[in-house]
Amino acid sequence: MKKYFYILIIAFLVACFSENPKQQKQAEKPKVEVPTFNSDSAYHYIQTQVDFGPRYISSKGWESCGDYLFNELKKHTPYVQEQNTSFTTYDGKNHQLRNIIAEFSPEKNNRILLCAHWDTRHVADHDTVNTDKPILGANDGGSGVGVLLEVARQLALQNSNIGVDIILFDAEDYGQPESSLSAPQQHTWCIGSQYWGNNPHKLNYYARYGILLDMVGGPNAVFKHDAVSKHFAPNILKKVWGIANNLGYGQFFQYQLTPQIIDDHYYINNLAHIPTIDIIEHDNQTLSGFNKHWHTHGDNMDNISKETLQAVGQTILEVVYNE
Ligand code: AHN
Ligand code: ZN
Repeated sequence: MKKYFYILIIAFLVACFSENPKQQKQAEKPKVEVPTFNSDSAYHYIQTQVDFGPRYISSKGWESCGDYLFNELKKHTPYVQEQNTSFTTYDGKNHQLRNIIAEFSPEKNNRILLCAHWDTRHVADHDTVNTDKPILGANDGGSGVGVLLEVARQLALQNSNIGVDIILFDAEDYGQPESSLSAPQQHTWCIGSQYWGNNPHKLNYYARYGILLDMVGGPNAVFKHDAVSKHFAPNILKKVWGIANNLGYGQFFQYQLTPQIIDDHYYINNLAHIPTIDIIEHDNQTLSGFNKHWHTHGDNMDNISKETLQAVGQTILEVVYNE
């Protein structure tokens, strides 16, 4: 009888000190407060960039906008730097590169990378008129940067657990036009990310993964899985699309595979070996697969949607604050 009594006591003690796996899981992952993305603010950040006029490399608008972006990021973190180098474009012209890099909690080893290109196209080579004139690039250039400036503003208001690096790449969009008379050249797009991929801003720089935002402001935009993202970072696609769909943004974030896109993420994956996805609009109706205003004068503020900015921005905040 006494024996059973002791067994009971021991069983009771074991039950008390062993943790319930369900409770343990909950204790590990407390529900985090995710800030609300302000799409009015993101819209304003795009408007401000567009107000500088076209921002193709070495132009007046580019010069002023670069200073603005640096100073704006500086309001949200003290750790802002610029990468500069000279380079030559497909047309034999020399330029100075300006990659703008903002670090949040640089002391943390656990980090992610968020990026977009900030320069705009020097020609409207997909338009039918004024094809030799530069575009405003509200969506192509402006939108990714606008969302990231708003993310930066939120990061300054409320710390995330994970360290975040925001990189605004220069010289993404000065690639050789199809109509160019010179012989086809390789790697004329994405000069800023190529430079950074070969010369990261920190020795042995490491981020767990990267997210590139490109043309994230078009009305009724649909984002799909491009083959480069799918090849290098399938689990990041899964994570981001899963979060977007959980938030109710399934109409924007769709599960379909599209051909590979040579964008900044291509070079981040290949040169820096950081698994990086591209959130970029895909349009079934156009030959290019991009938004119908792509590289035309129609890429202006009339074709920027706060609903799309909200879907993308809230998804990014949800990803960042849940890490
Ligand atoms: C090419 O057309 C080679 N890449 C598209 C990347 C891009 C251009 N994103 C914005 N503008
Ligand atoms: Zn472009």
